[in-house]
Amino acid sequence: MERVDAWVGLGSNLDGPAARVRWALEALGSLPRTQRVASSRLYGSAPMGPPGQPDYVNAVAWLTTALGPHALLDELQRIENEAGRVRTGERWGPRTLDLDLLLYGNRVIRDARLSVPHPGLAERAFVLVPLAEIAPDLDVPGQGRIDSLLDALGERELWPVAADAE
Ligand code: ROI
Repeated sequence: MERVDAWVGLGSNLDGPAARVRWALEALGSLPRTQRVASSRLYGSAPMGPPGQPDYVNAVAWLTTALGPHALLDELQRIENEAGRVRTGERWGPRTLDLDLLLYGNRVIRDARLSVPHPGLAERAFVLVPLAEIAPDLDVPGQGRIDSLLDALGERELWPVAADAE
């Protein structure tokens, strides 16, 4: 089967978030029928959503995969579960590990399980900045080029995460 470029957003704000994101980057590299092409640096970010939760660590990974989008989503959810993710049901509450399928080739997918390109992508500095770091020439289907999206972005509450941070 043809290989497709896919981009995955990683986020964590509980229980050693930097270590969890690094672990998840490794796990993405071991997925079946999938290679990890590149991963961004780790970024600290202020929480979007309910206040009073810890800051996040975010990153983006670039994969090439022969998995279909839903099979890839299954694998992402398996990694989230392995990381001990508990779904509290609270909308936009804190999370041990969140893996979002941001882009799957140039496909536009809107069904009960998947919204690709990820609908919040253009407004989220913690997604756009690491994505632009590893894919500066990307064109987001229906939303435009990544550099234009970055130009339109307002405040960016992002900072580098130290290499030895947990
Ligand atoms: N806020 C930040 N900064 N980073 C995230 O990864 C993140 N993920 C989420 C919500 C709760 C929307 N807020 C976030 O799912």
